[in-house]
Amino acid sequence: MTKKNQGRRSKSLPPGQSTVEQLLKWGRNHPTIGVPVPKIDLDKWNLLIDGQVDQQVTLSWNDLSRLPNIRSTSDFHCVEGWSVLGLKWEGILFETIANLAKPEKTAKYVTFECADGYSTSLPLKELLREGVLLAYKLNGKYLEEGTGAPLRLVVPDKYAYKSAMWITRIKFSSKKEVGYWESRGYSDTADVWTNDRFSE
Ligand SMILES: Nc1nc2c(c(=O)[nH]1)N[C@H]1C(S)=C(S)[C@@H](COP(=O)(O)O)O[C@H]1N2
Ligand SMILES: [Mo]
Repeated sequence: MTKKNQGRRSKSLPPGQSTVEQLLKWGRNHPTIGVPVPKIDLDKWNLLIDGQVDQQVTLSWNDLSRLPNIRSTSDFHCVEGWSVLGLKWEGILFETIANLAKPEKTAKYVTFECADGYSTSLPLKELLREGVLLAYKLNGKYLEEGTGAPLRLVVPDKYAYKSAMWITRIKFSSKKEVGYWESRGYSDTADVWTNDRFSE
């Protein structure tokens, strides 16, 4: 553990969290919803961006890898109480994807659908914050099957159930579609800094 990471630990751990060294604690490498890890063939994989947009877009893996990319280091907090600090993500800013599809003015929410049947949603304006990205690399390597390959969302200030893995569709809409864990008792706002874990 480097000095830099230790510094991040003492300064920036949200309430009720403790640190673990890496993702996949407990050797868990399956979706949290109890289905097998989706096996995705990159040649057949597509990302659909649709809903209330001016321009519906379908991106292949090749299209995606040509988009401007960014790197972002952030901490990852699961609602069950474990956090991994200083993860180095690389991918595409959510804003870059939004600009391709041009959401209509009425589009206030975004739903992420995933190859394992999972879904989650967020207000569009929260996805335009710093550090929110669609990641395809973690700590310098392409994502593995168990961490959401080929593409996952990363939303640093929200509990990790907002960080959808194995994304296949990004849908813009005027109405909120409540996600998988959010409809099973977990907070829809999911703010790690206010211990915002459960819905009221
Ligand atoms: N598609 C999909 N994304 C998901 C989940 C899931 O079951 N399916 N679980 C969420 C939860 S609760 C957590 S803690 C993280 C786990 O990410 P990791 O496996 O990389 O640690 O993914 C989130 N994204
Ligand atoms: Mo989680």
